[in-house]
Amino acid sequence: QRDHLTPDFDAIVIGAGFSGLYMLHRLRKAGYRTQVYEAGADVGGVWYWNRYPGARCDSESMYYNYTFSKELYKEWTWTDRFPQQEEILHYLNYVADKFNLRKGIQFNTRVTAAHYNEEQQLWHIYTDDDSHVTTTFFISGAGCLSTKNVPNFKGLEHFKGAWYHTGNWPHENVDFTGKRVGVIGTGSSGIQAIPVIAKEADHLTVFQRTPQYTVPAKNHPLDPEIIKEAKANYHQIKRELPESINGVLTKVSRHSALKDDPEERQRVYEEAWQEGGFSFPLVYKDLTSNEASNETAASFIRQKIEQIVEDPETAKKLQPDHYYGTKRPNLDDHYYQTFNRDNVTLADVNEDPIAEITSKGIRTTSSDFPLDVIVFATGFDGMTGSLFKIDIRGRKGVALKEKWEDGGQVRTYLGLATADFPNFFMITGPESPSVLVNMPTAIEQHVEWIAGCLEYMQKHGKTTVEANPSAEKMWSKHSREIADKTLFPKTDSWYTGANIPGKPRSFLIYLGGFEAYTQICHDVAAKYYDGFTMS
Ligand code: NA7
Repeated sequence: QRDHLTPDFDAIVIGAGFSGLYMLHRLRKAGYRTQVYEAGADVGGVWYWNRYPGARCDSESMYYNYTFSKELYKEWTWTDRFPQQEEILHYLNYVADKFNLRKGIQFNTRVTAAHYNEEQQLWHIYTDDDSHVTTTFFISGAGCLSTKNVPNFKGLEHFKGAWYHTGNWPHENVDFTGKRVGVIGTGSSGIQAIPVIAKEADHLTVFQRTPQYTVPAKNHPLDPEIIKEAKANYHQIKRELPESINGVLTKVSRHSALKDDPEERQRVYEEAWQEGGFSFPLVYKDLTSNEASNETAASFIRQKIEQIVEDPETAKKLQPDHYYGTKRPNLDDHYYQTFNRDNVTLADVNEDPIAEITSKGIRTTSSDFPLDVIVFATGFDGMTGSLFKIDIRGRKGVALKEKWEDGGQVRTYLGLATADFPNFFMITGPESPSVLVNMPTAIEQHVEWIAGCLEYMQKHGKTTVEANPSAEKMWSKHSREIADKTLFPKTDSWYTGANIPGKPRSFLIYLGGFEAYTQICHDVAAKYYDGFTMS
């Protein structure tokens, strides 16, 4: 019989990625007995699992940092403009060691269920090592793009070659030399992996369902002067990041694409193309809200594809026709150029779908592609997948999945909490802006808000906090209304859940901008956690 008054822990956190590590640090510092459970064998989260060739972050490394510690910020130096997977993993290991975090983490342990007991006002947490503990607070840092999507192709079990998913890449080196490789998927992961695999493989076939817009990353070693300047400006960077639209300090236009004449627009796009990185989607303010503006960016990239890709038929197949930026924008290193190589073939599986996987390779409706290796770059069950993998049950035993799938609508308050699930918080949850923000910046804001809320409760003798149904209704409505004013919901993507067959379609991200979001979160806290009930 468990003692009602003394739970095993004050807080249990899922995951030892950017979110879980910082949450653990904050809570421990504030004196909470905190335990992290991590399914992997070490820290890193997505950077522990996504070891595919070419894996690199699309955020500029100067901002891809925690800023909570000035000392850490000054000690760590990135090599490149865009940090490589291996280096990010080193960074997170460095953080774990510096702040002595490993002793609060149980690795190789997956949380399978979390049930709220109303009478005890405690969460009961169950793990795959058959243990069961209780906690007052239950916090998910399980990630919003961490549950891999392997499409249910007929016959995969018969395939005699090797197959891998980019989001669950083996730790040992995968050698493509002399191999016939197929990559399914051309999202951010496929776009990074394809040029690297093409250089190694004997032959590469890219199975593309939807062509993608991508702009050059223009990665390069960081200039020591820029590093010096950023370190000198630590306080300014820390202060300004939460006031930015997407968690990096970059130029953001307040100008419609339609205000410029075609010649000037061409110049603006060309300059952003040459500069590389995410300056391109921000050169005009209305690219994802105005169809005509959007078309100016889309047609610029289509023209680039036509110029870069030598075979006109391949170029045509690579040209997207959805609204630019309504699927996650991509950065690349010679992606379109890769299709000029003699050893690369583009298979359009929209026109000629994958019918099955055979023992020897991939069979589409009209052709057979013999393969030694298949790479699934088919993405993730985004935003809700990792939460639904755990049997999370709130008041009256109602499952989170049941609550959110009832009526097909995710419902949260600020993307941080949901009604009927007291003392449960989500870091980078659905209906938060996180996935469109530089992640460490978004995560710091979430973690600090949650830690602030817990500290407030402690100070005021409160033990439970819960989002009010009316506040959550208002937030979900507000989120949807913003999305509906944009072009985003018109395109199938993981933003809408459309990439997972059978998943209810709803817009899963707050599009009001990071600056507005941080202000709202701040105001809620300042108004004594308006919209939450504490008892
Ligand atoms: P994404 O962006 O979801 O891309 C997945 C790709 O796989 C995309 O091209 C999909 O085509 C394709 N896909 C998915 N299912 C199938 C099936 N059944 N048949 C053929 N092709 C398929 O995942 P990523 O890993 O690249 O990136 C995810 C995020 O991680 C990224 O946005 C960053 O935020 C980091 P579709 O476009 O759906 O037609």
